[in-house]
Amino acid sequence: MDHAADTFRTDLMTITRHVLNEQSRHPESRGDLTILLSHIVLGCKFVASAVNKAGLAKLTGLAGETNVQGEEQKKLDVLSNEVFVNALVSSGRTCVLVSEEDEKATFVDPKLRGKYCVCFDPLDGSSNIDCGVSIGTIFGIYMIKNQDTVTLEEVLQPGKDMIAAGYCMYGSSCTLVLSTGNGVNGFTLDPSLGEFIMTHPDIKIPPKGKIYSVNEGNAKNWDTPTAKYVEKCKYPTDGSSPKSLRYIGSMVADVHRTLLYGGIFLYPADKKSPSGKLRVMYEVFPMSFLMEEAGGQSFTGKGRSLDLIPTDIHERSPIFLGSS
Ligand code: FDP
Repeated sequence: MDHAADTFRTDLMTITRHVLNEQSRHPESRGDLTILLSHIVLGCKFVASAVNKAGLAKLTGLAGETNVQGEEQKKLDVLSNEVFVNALVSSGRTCVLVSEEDEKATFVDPKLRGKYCVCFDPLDGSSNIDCGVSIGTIFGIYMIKNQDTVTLEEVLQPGKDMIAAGYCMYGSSCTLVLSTGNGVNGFTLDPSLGEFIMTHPDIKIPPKGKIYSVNEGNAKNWDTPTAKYVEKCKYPTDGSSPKSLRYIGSMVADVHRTLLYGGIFLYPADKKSPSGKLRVMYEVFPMSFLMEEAGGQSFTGKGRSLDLIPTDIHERSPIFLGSS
């Protein structure tokens, strides 16, 4: 990269500009998705700022605790949920919201409804919040046929029907990875501009990788094929080198590394959790959509992840995703 030239770059591909470019490829589009995405981007900026200030502002306390001013403090995941619900409803482009934080789907007030359903985990990797390790927001977007008559059944669509998905990682930098079904692009938040700038155009996962990523602490409960597969990563029988293990325990961070470096991320079923741990609608589907758009693959252990048809908004599934 020409760093000197880069320092003085004056023609920046912001996420807004990118989404508008994508929109212009569909002359019939009325810009609804562009508006919805701009509200999601705003939510990500808000949460990024809250995560950065978490230590300072003592936002990491338990929900319900009070601060020195006697005001109730909000836990970061509760706050993030509020931020996204408000951003999505106020966009006027959503009719149903499915959030990891809310037991039931939210049906938007008919006066504010639009044609999209958004499934999201406002702050994934919550066990990593208090020690400053990367966490993130994950989202998937569906189109609903009739916003006025939408039912829960209509929300339970297979992942392959999603029209866009992405995640935002709050780490050493804040990175938003997005696909609207035409490849995957990554944007990094420039805090001085307050804008996400394209830094990772057209991400393609390497077809092979040297890393496996799994919580090996669950190994005693794995089934035989999973145990055998992980054993082969460590003791290959084909003369290749053993793979390296990397596991952060934040899906966004583990999937982001897998997307950029290649390899495999798995959260299999085990005897204690026969359906695995990760949630279909706002973890498995958006990440599988991005993986496939980047040339990788994602399976449940029984079939293609995006072919699953959920029967419950908080359903879980095993997942194996990464290099083809
Ligand atoms: P967390 O429980 O910290 O919120 O589904 C949530 C998730 O994190 C994922 O982000 C992560 O990949 C996984 O759970 C980690 O689970 P283990 O702690 O069981 O490894």
